[in-house]
Amino acid sequence: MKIEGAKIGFERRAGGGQTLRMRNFVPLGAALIFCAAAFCFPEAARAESVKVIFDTDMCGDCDDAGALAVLNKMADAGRAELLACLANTHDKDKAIAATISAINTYYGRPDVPIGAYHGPLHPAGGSTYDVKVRDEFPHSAPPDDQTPDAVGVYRKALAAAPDRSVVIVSTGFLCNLHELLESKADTASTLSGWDLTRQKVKLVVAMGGGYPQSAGECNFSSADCWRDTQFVLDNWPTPMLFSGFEIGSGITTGKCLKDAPDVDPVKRIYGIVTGFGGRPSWDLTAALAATGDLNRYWDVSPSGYVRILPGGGDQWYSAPDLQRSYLIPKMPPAEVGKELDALLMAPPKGR
Ligand SMILES: [Ca+2]
Repeated sequence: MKIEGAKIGFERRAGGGQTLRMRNFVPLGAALIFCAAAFCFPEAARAESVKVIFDTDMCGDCDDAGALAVLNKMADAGRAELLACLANTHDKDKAIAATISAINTYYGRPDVPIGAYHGPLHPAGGSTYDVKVRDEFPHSAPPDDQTPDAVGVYRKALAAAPDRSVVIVSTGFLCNLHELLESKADTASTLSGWDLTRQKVKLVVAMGGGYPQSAGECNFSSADCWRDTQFVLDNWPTPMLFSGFEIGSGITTGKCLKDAPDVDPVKRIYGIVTGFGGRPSWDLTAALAATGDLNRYWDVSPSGYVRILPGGGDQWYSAPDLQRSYLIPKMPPAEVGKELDALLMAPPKGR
């Protein structure tokens, strides 16, 4: 099954012969009707355990570490099951997998499969914390270039999961998701990437973009990966929910980690990046929306779609029946922050 490349326009050809038709084009600023009810993502707010795959650029900011802490605490509470963690960028020291492993090991989950991005995008940048975490905390991951390829880990985890059961939490670039969609049958599954995704993934919750518009948000609009973003946004066959830059920007968390135990690698990361001065909760909001009581925290927009603009901006357009929505503030940000801080500070189960 072939997936045609995405093109800017108002009709998208998706795999399997399905077409996403961008009908009822709505100009900027017109007819964005925010509904009070999360009408199309009730599954994200359910109380039972959510099967989660975490896709992260854990080497720059500290909020990826905070997001993984939230997911582990939700797993401790029986609200999430962490199926796999994937890196979606390069680190010149090849220590993203080790950092992910150190956090999962601290939380008692050393065996969660980890994959690394082996693709051509994103020149290897440095991290202020990955090497320190790798060298100071217990972990079981090899260097990133010896870690299994992210797409293979994705396919294996999806193939083993029940149909329409998996929620992907994306807190970085969408290059892994692009490669997953275009992946071929392998030993894990005879299905193409597009068919495997359609069969297994219930929802993607992605931190990315700004709503209804932004001048450019890193995850979605970076110069070397905006085409991956547009391809995934246009062709992903199941619902996607976006936590925009504005959602996490208003929620400061992490100051409290100053008082966390020194064996907590998330404390170490926040200390290095912020000096415990607090940091916006961009990635933590995606983790919370995927595994927490979504409707307590946020409303969800009506359906629409995102265009990545030349020069780096992004723009939301309302349109019916497209399985894409974004979070709208509901609970006061300070209150959301208190709940996130409580999750960051809660000791791992059994410690
Ligand atoms: Ca991130």
